Amino acid sequence: IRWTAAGAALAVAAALLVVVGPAEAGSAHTATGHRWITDDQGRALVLTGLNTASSAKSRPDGLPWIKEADVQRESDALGSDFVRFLIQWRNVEPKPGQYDDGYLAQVAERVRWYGARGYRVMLDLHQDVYGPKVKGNGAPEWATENEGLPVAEQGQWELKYIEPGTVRAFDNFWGTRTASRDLRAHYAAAWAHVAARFADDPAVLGYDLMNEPFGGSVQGPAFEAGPLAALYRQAIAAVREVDHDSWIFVEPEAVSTNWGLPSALPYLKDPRGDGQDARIAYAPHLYPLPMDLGGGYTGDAEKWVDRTLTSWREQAEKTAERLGAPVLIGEYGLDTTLPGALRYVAKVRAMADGMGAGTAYWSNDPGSWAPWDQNLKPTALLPVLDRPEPRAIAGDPVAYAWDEPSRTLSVSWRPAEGVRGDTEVYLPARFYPRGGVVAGDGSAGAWDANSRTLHLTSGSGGTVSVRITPRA
Ligand code: IDC
Repeated sequence: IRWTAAGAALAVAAALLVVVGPAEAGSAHTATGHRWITDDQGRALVLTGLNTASSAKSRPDGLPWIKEADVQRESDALGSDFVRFLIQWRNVEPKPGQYDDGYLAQVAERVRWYGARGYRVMLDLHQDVYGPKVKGNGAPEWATENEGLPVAEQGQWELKYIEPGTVRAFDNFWGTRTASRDLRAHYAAAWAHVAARFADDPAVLGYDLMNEPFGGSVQGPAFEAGPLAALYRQAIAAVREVDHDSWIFVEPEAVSTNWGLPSALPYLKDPRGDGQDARIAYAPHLYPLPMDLGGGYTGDAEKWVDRTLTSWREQAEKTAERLGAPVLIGEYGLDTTLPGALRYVAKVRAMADGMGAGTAYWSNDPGSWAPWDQNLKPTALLPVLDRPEPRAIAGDPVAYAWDEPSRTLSVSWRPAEGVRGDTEVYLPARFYPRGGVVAGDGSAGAWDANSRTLHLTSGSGGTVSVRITPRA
């Protein structure tokens, strides 16, 4: 039984409120099964957090709006252990071959704010619509060869992707037309510069090579298996020259995969090794089409979204298996004032748990999409995001699920050789005001009331299944 089947079995068991029975383990430590991002004790990590932040795209300094106090507030409010942190190529390499280390120092300072609170950081070299010269963000002006073609403003920002100037800029970037210089070599070298700066930073988990790649006039499998895979191989090689150990996250073509359609991204070899030695992770985004168009989660849109979720999961699992990669949902989110939006967010989280995938909600920018409003007061989304979750699992994870009606967090895993430390679960005060009580095969260890983390200890036998309910 693979992780997915075991997870489905657990979800059914949790729904029926029966004791989670022993199940065969997912193969966290084999090349053929589900892969996990692990910590230095070999524990499987369930990464949960936010994107920070869209504001970095338009600010001249390329930095998100946050101050250190905002990171503290987020940590207190959500218990996040992960952040997808946006950076901009235009700030990394303002002139060809010249890097702004002052910018990276400011990024490093923010990384420290997160690291000091136990977060792991993924640096995301973000772009939407290529770069500012063509009314997008990301690429520096010198690397934008739109050849004078126009880009009209659009109400729906995604429509700028199919404006002539944007398509031309991408075509010249990918080298599918004649470009005046090799922009991909610049891109890979910029990544090498960033990776060299952060290789030894313990808070940096890895690098998301490109946000939502877009192929210009070359789309679909021709793009993903062609120029996109070639750029990834080039960037992976460049990063590995300077950073042997960080995870490298790859995204599929966003058009189509965001909506649950297949990706044709091929296997990407990691120079550090194959199988369990490889550290390539898959970080697709999830935006069902009705929601891209501003819809909520009711009526016909709900049916469409549900169908998308089923397909999205199948496709993501298929691609991840081909890549031998763990999955992290790098973006999902919507205007949470839309009808049904909160139910949708809870559903995505449950789906991610079933897949053993991490999640980064879009985004932390104050407003109607975020868990806080413009005055930084919690929105109705906050309690939906702030829910129990395993953080680190000491072995091969079998399944985990949060069942809100019964206030039960179920976690099962199989102890594995070479894995040290306890399984740790996050138990927020809104559900576990006095901490948790453990039933099943494991027993409660230390309780850190500050981080609201409960340690679970287990013998070294077969599958361990525990259920954690609130302490009376
Ligand atoms: C959106 C921001 C919005 C901004 C737009 C263009 O929320 O304020 O105008 O980008 O920069 C993505 C992108 C992500 C988007 C997000 C929501 O990766 O940058 O942020 N989204 O639209 N893909 C699908 C949705």
